Amino acid sequence: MPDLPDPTEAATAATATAAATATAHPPPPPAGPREQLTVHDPATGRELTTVRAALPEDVDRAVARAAEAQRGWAALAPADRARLLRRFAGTVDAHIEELAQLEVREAGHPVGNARWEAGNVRDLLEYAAGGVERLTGAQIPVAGGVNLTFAEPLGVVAVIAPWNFPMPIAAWGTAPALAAGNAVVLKPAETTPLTALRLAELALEAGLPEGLFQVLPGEGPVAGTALVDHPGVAKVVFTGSTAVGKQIMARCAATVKRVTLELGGKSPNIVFADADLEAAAASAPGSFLDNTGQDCCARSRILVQRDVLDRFLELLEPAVHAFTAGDPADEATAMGPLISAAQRARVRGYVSEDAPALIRGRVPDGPGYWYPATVLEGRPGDRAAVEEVFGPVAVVLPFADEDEAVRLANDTAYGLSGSLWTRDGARALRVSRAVAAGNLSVNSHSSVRYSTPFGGFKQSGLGRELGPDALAAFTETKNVFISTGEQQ
Ligand code: TXE
Repeated sequence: MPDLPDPTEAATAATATAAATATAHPPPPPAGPREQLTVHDPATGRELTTVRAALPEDVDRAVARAAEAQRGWAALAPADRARLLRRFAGTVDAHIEELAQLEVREAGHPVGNARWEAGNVRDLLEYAAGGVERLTGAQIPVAGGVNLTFAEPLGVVAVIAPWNFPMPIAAWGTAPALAAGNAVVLKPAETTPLTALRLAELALEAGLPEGLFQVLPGEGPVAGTALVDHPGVAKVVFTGSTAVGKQIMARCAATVKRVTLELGGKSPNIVFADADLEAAAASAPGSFLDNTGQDCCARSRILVQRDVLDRFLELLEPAVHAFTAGDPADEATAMGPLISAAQRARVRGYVSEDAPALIRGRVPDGPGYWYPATVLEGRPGDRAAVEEVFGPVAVVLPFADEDEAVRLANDTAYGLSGSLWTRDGARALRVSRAVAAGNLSVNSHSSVRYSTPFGGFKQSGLGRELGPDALAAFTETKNVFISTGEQQ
């Protein structure tokens, strides 16, 4: 396992505002902004390191530097911007193992998953680089002249990232924003700043201009709010809780900032009686236990057609037990700890003592923020059946027929993703169209690919990330009419 980055170097490389420098500060006062953030290993609870927390004045400096860097970046030939982003993908590729090990330590992700996450950052940078030279405008036929459209960059983009997938989600906003000619100031979550700081170093190593991609660790209500309110920031990309997303959207209205929101979900996994039940049960654990359930796409409501409920549960139980929880650095581990003691307390709050679990997994004894895989008998209206638990907890709800399945699936304020299992092709299409969610999978739980659009219906968010239109979300369309002097 590599050493943790020297936070002093990280700060110089990442921000040059010294916002992330780790120094021995006295404990912060009880009220007011924290001066430093402590990073813990969630598998052991041990302190890993501290980084300095950015204050509003650090945000001001970072935005000013970003604006300056953006002007030069937008003026570069598109082929040169693309080349630099490909080199950034290259430096990430050369450090996949190091980034993965950092993610294991600060976020508790099983190492195999963490490698996939680092690879996703590389892939997305390459994909975005491929879009730079294809970001074209249009020529629209009009009378009296020539009409052209241009895809102009927005300027400085703020990316506010969560702790559940600190690396990929940071890149989902950053890579297309840079490719479209913008600068990025990224605020990682308080608990997981280390991989983001390392990515900023790798960007500089690849030759990206100073100031173009800056990472400012800091508290949401302090550095996050300062970014959201900053008049020099043109767009905010936020992934996190619905409550904070709503606040951010309201604050963005003050300066009519563009905003993309990804706010989680309560996704259904619909199993019809005609499905391949063995396959559905074998893959169900991964769909709500992956990342210890701290996944916005977690299929945490398992809707099963009543005729096959008993058989499905019989098959599900051994599959849940086979999803082993343990040391995230161990290659055989499928499930790590929760991110923090606070998150564990929150998850516990959803599992009532008097509602016995249908299935309960095992977790290691001892320190660390462990919580066992838990499958509950759900009743519509239960908190655990309607709210995002963000832990390894699923509820099972029976349904009678297709209409009831769709009604239950849509009985939520969220609409991010969902799965359905059936051998009937027409039903697969009918139900996919009827479920109000941004990302549906048939006979699969896969939701996220860098080349396909991702985002939510209803209160799961606003806008789309990834996919062929990702760069366009970081541009403003400008229309230019050039008169040719003819009669109009
Ligand atoms: O999220 P927050 P929390 C859900 C999930 C989880 C719950 C709480 O259900 O249990 O939210 O998690 C920054 N202005 N998701 O409290 O607070 C914060 O610093 C600007 C779902 O950790 O929303 C961090 O960088 N920024 C989700 C980011 O917002 C602010 C992923 C997310 O933190 C801010 C994470 C403010 N006022 C949690 N307040 C998903 N969509 O997958 C906080 N932040």
